[in-house]
Amino acid sequence: AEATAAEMQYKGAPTAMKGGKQVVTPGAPPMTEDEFAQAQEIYFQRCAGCHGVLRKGATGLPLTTDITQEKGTEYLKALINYGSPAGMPNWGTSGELTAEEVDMMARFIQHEPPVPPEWGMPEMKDSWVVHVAPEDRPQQPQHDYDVDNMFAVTLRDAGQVAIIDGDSKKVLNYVETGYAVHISRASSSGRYFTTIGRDGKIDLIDLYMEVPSVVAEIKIGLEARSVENSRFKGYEDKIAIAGAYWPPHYVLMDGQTLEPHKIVSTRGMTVDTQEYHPEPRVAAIVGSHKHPEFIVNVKETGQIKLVDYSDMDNLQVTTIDAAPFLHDGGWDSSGRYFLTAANENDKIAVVDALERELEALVDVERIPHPGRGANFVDPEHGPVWATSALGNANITLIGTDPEGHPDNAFKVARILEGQGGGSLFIKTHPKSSNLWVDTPLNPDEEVSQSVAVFDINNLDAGYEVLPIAKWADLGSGPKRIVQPEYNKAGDEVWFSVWSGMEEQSAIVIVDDKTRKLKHVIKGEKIVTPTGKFNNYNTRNEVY
Ligand code: DHE
Repeated sequence: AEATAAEMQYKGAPTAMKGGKQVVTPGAPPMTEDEFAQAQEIYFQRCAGCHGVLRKGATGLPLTTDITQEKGTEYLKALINYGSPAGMPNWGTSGELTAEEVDMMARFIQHEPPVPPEWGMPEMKDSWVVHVAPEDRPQQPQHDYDVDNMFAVTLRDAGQVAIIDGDSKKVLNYVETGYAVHISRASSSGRYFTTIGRDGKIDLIDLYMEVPSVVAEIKIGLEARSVENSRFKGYEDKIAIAGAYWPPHYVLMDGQTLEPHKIVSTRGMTVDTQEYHPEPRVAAIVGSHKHPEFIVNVKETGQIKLVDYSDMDNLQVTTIDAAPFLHDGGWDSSGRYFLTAANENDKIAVVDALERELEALVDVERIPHPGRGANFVDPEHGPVWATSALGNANITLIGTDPEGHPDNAFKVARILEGQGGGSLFIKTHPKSSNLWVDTPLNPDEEVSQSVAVFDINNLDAGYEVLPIAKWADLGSGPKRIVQPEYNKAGDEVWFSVWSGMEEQSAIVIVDDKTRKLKHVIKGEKIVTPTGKFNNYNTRNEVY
């Protein structure tokens, strides 16, 4: 299948990792040390996302030296220069790499891949700082803001998270965090936000403080995307977990101090061909409400791990074989089923968290991307969970009510057509009848700068388009509209208007009932906002 520009752009997001040693490989063309260092950096930024750090292949083909040396420099140069219909971008002709860089990369991949450093308990302990001990933290909020309606907003390229009061829309603090924070999750009590940077740095932010600030931090790896808190009754705020892309592992920590307790490697066999994979990255993690467990997606092997945190010295892990390329996902409205995308396999895996088993693998069209998905009652088909997609305009509704609607339980109940492909996130709220669908990676500017909204009670009527970027009233820039997020009351939807680092960005707040502009948060300090996480909705799985 021909990969869309959106798919490529999404996978090509840069990574921050470097530091591997030069490996001179017999049979490979010569390179200077400088060239090797440069090539290594370009590889991490442009290639590792698809081909893997160790080049064993992920969504892109393997680039091991037996293969690359056989192809030879000229062949590889042409491929890097012109790309391929299978999805390899045309790095040369697009102007992203110079002719010298293309030549350098063609030589580089004929050498053994430099292995990035490991990151184990000593490194984690060295990076671990408790700024305010739990016993020295306030017992009550030291301000009058509603902690439940606070938002953590990623200011991606500023390396910050803005803590925003949802009622007044006032930014309470710009917290310095890891680089390009990917997600923030609220702890079960609602007192903390836990954020994770792309560079593996976690910050624990205490919302009770007069100015919400970091009370503990740790670096759990060199590349990471996911963090979560224990949700099971009796374990509120007790345990935190984070997953890394490199090294491939997850870490169980103290929920109040982030002290690392247990590191578990995810290296292992793939579920389909049962071959060893050296770098299976940890994707989405959610906390089970049914057992003292975290549910951990291991991307390349396709295994979903149910990690029981009640006894870390005798760790019990249930391994569910799903499908490779597990990515993001969320709960159904009952909190029993976790629905998650095996994105390059065009499947949604459904885990029954109560019975600890795979309930279904649902086929969907090209690259589902739910974020956490959206739960609502389809007037015809009953309770459903929905996802949009990167590779096409489909919004796929999957039945989630085996008792009341057994016919469509964990099957596709209905497909809506949205504005187009390049969608990343979709959202609704139990108090709303709106279903919001973004399309930030659609190549058409009109589409990437607006959102579609469906009326859940009249799904056949199609969607209305709201010009969110226009409403933000900014200067030039890509101004991609990304990730709808509701406030606690469910009567406002917040959108990020994501531009370049040197351009103006904004957060646009829409009145959910009237679908009219309510408020714009902008200014010099609102740099490249992406994910927004409402405290109450995030910890109670309201979406
Ligand atoms: Fe994300 C969720 C990984 C690109 C914004 N992203 C996730 C999750 C994973 C992930 C594993 C689920 C975490 C969880 O639930 O525990 N994202 C990746 C990538 O590997 C990828 C493709 C490329 C990369 O190198 O990072 C990628 N993501 C992006 C973006 O380009 C986005 C739009 C901006 C950015 O920060 O880079 C982006 N990802 C987000 C957001 C969420 C997310 C906002 C959480 C959505 C939610 O509502 O929960």
